[in-house]
Amino acid sequence: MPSEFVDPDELRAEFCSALSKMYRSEVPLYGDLVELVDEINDRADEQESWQISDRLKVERHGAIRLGLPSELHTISRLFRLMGMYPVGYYDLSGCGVPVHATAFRPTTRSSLSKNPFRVFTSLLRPELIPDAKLRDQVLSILSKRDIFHPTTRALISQAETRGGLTRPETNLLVQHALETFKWHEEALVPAETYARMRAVHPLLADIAGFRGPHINHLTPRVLDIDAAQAGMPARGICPKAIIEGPPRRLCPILLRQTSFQALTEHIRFPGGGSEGSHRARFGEIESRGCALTKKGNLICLHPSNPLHSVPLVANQHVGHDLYLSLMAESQRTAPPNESNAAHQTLLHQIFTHRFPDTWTSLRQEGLAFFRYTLITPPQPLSNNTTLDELIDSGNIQAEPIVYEDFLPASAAGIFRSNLGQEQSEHVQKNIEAEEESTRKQFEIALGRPVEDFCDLYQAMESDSLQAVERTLGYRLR
Ligand code: OOG
Ligand code: NI
Repeated sequence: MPSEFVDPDELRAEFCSALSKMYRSEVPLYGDLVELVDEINDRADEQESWQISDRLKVERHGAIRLGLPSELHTISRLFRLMGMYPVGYYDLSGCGVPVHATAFRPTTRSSLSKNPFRVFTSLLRPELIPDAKLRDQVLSILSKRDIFHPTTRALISQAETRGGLTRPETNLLVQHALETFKWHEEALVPAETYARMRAVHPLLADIAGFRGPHINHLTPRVLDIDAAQAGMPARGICPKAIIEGPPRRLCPILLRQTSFQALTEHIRFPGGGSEGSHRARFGEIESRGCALTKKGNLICLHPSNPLHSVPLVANQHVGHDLYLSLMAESQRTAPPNESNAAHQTLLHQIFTHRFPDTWTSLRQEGLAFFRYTLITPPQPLSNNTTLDELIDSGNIQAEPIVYEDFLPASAAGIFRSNLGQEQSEHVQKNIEAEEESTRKQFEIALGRPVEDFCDLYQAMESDSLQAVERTLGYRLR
């Protein structure tokens, strides 16, 4: 890339920082969460090195909800300029949320280490709204709005033709792209239309009721989420009842999340006079562990059938499946409305003897992904020393690979708790056989296939091992 163009990693970092600044001014409680997280992270000195890095200070994920495939297409082009690509396909319809989604994020180790900004981006599936009249109305409203500033559109096309953006163009893009993510106090539709949409599903009102897909949360990453959950009330922040995801572990896995409930915000309807309130924007904190192995795609956990076909025993390449099966077991056992403490105790009991909790066993049983680095070649070099022996002797370091993605069951839980509606009977369910075709439609809108995150972790692990093998001069597998 010619040097006159700004690096996509730099553009992403600048955009993430500008968005964070904007959201802090829109939702001051987000600023309080960031302060709490920074305080905990500064104290977390006994953490292992794979968790602590420069990226932690700037690490955020956000979420937006889009209405039309054409909006997804343009967002995909915009994020691409920032070095963010669609990874993972999340179908949330089985959980009563009429959307499917992906996460735009950087995919290489070097880009992730500079700034791992990700955006969980969902797209409405109007075909799951059985009220045909309302569906047509929603589509007509959506087709008349443009969520992108003309300058954003022009700069995207220009960058694609010329291969990048100059410094002044980059500044202009950051400024105008922010417009798409900002909050509008004035709704796009009259009060009656808003009320009709909300009665069928609050998500409809949130997506089609406004001029743009306001960012609905920005999430900093914390090293000790139990401390964050406990520290929220002292700052006047009321956390959700339960930390989503796996229990606390010596070797943290996947993703744990907690949040505060969406704020009730004042809105105005066009034409003046009538006013109302809307709940969409909330605060969330996440804690990331290591990526677990799994072949195939993630499926959404249906609340009444959480198990699907997940196997119950640990064998090669099923770390993620083993996680899902243990979580399903906890759902079957858990009494409703339990406290976080009771929930965590139950998870702890279920996981303790069934999910290995040392890096060695996670690695040897093929449950998690690792990055291998040659610290120093063994002396004398013999080509029958095994990988395990070289790790034991300290010649090779095996470092867990951070899970950079999302968990559909946790995401659906977050959607539901913030939309203030348990499960909408108005929403049709996707049947499993349809998933392939809905995914295809989603990818057509994106203009590219979504990447499989397991493949990305696998490639990172294999590349690191290959580099070690090249230096040693023999194969370790
Ligand atoms: C997205 C919810 C998903 C997460 O952290 O799992 C999400 C939304 O509410 O739009 O952000
Ligand atoms: Ni989130």
